[in-house]
Amino acid sequence: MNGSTLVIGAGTNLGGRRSILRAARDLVAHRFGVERVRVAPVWETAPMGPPQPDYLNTAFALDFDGSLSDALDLCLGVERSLGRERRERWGPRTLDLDLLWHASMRCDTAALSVPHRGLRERSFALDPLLALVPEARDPTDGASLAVVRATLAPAGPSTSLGDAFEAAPEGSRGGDRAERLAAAAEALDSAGCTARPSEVIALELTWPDGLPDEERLASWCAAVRRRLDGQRFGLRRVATLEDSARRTRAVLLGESRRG
Ligand code: A4P
Ligand code: MG
Repeated sequence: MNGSTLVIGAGTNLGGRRSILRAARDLVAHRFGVERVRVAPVWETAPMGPPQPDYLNTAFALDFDGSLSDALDLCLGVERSLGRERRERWGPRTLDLDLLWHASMRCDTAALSVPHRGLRERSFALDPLLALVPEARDPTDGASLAVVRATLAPAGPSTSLGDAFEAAPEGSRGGDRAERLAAAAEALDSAGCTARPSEVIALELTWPDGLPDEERLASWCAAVRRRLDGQRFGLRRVATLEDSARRTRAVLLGESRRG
C-alpha cells in the first residue's frame, strides 16, 4: 500500500459472473490508465437486499491521485459498458463498482461517500478490501478495519472461491454455460490478449426453443467470428451479460486492427 492506493469493490450477480469480473478488471486498468491492478480473491456471497441470485464479490486496488468524483465517473462508465441497468435499489446487477476506500483521500457529500457508507457493516466489501490492504483504517475515526471486521456477526453463507477469478470454466459438459460461451469466444482470437480494451461491441443472439447447448455454442462462436472478421477486431475479453433460454447477450472488448 502507498498514499495513492484506491480500492474499488466489485459485485455481480447476473450473467457469466467471472467473465464480467475479468472484463471489469481490464476496463478499470485501461480507463484509469494504470499498468497494474491488484485483484482480491473472490467470495460467493448471499445477497443483501431483495431476493436475487448470489453475488460474486471481489475488489481491485490501483494507484490513483485524481479526484474521487473523477474515479466515480470512471467506475460508472465501466458499469455502463458492462450492461449495468439501474432499476431498484439493491437489485440484481451485472456489475456494481463501489469506491470502498482510499489511502489518503476521503469524501462525504450527498453524491459520494469514501470510505463507502456501508463498508463497516458489509463483510462482502471488507473481506476483499482487507485481502488487498490488511492494515487499512477508517480515516473518520482511525479504527482498524480488520478489528471492525472481526466484530461483525458471520455473514450468511459466504464462500471464499480464492483464485476462481482466473480459473478456467469447467469442461464442455456441466459448469456454467454463460462462462463457457465467454471462454470459447475468447479462444477464437489467440493473438487478442495483446489488444487494448478500448472498444466495446455489443452482441445479442436469440435462440429457438430447445436448442442443444452444443449447437448454441457452435452458432455463438460462428457469430463472434463474423463480427471479429467483419470489423477487423482484436479481441481481448468477452463478458456474458445474460444467457437465458431465448437469448445470449455479451460484450466484446478489444480494438480495431488497422492497416
Ligand atoms: N455513491 C455514494 N458513495 C459511493 C461510493 N463510495 N461508491 C453514490 C460508489 N457510489 C457511491 O449507487 C447509487 C449512487 O451511490 C451512485 O450513483 C453514487 O452517486 P448505485 O450503484 O447506482 O445504486 P445501488 O448500488 O443499487 O445502491 P447502493 O446503495 O449504492 O447499493 P450498494 O451499496 O452498491 O449495494 N449483496 C451482496 N452479497 N454483494 C453485493 O455486492 N451489492 C448491493 C448493492 C446489494 N446487495 C449485495 C451487493
Ligand atoms: Mg453501488
